Amino acid sequence: MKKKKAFITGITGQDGSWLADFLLEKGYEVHGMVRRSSSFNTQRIDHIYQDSHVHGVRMFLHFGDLSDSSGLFKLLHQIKPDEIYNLGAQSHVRVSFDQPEYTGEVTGIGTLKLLEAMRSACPKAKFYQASSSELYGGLDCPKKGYNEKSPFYPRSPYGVAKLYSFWAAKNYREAYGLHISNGILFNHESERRGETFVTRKITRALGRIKLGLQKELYLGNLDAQRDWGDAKEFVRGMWLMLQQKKADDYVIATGETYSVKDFLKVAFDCAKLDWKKYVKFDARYLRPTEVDYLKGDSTKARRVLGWRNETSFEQLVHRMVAHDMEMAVKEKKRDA
Ligand code: NAP
Ligand code: G4F
Repeated sequence: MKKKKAFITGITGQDGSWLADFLLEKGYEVHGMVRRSSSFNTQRIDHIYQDSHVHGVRMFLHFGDLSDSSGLFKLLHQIKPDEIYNLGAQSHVRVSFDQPEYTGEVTGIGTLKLLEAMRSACPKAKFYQASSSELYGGLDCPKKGYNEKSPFYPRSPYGVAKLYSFWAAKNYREAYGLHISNGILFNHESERRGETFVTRKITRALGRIKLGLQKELYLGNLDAQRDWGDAKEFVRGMWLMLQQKKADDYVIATGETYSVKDFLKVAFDCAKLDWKKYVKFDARYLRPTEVDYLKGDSTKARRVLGWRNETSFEQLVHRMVAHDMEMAVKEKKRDA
């Protein structure tokens, strides 16, 4: 049987790297778009080349950018993928307040550019749009959590850009009959999470504090609550959406919510340290408008897709702490 081809924007990010692992394991030929950078930005996928004796090299990287529509057209005409995963974005909520226009261009209009390229080059492909729980936040959360029918009310330029992408994806599905699905994913973390997102910022700092490489950790709002899941499990949800006959929109979430303080407690307990002695407040990490509480209701994804999450909040925190303890040990050895 002919190998399926997947095209991933954002392959160098947390989710893109897990998704590439997942699709290669399933026998796909994976094409990833990477941004040209003055220093290496492929650390999260380098292991795929190192393991190529296992799979053979079935991953191909192409330079490109979501702001460059002619490049997107060329790539999709050349690759003709069966599945497209649009994970590329300026994905940091706090940064989106500093760079609202850039975030709008990449995280919002970038999706439109990719949809247009797909419509021209490979209209039979299936398209996954990385929508976000940041579409919600400004209205009271229903008791069971936000679901696909909950009204949107974004609270940041990032959320506003993702809202544009959500509707562009839905409109292209309805207007042109294309197979396009929105995954409304709640926060998901892992040892590959970017180090400026709060969970990884905490586990990285904890490792360094434990080994005496760092004294304090500066954070913003500790009362914010998030529905934190395991990124490795969430990418399976993306793939499942594209295996359905009919495209649709799905919430992917654990249905459990914890505060930043809860995360600190579980993480610092692993290292037998009291977080209150190390964590300091820095107003720079506050947002002009905050999403205080997020909980997702993924009943539909569980029923239609058969998607499940298995990793508990504690297991996820422990895994990230264990990984970052090892990183700190290596760092200390390097500096010795
Ligand atoms: P991430 O680690 O920040 O990765 C973002 C990816 O987008 C990186 O590969 C980045 O490339 C790429 N990118 C940035 N600007 C780009 C541009 N102009 N053109 C093309 N690519 C560009 O994000 P993530 O956590 O993996 O999230 C994946 C997607 O899901 C994002 O769209 C995010 O907004 C969305 N999402 C994430 C979560 C979550 O909790 N993780 C939840 C809901 C939705 P570089 O490596 O070169 O920077
Ligand atoms: O880790 P965060 O930056 O993630 P946030 O804002 O929830 O966004 C992430 O999840 C979204 C899904 O809901 C994605 F769409 C988005 O791309 C991204 O992946 O912040 C989590 C919470 C916030 O309430 C923030 O105010 O932690 C609080 N926080 C407290 N101190 C901090 C810090 N956040 C960061 N990044 N850094 C701090 O020092």
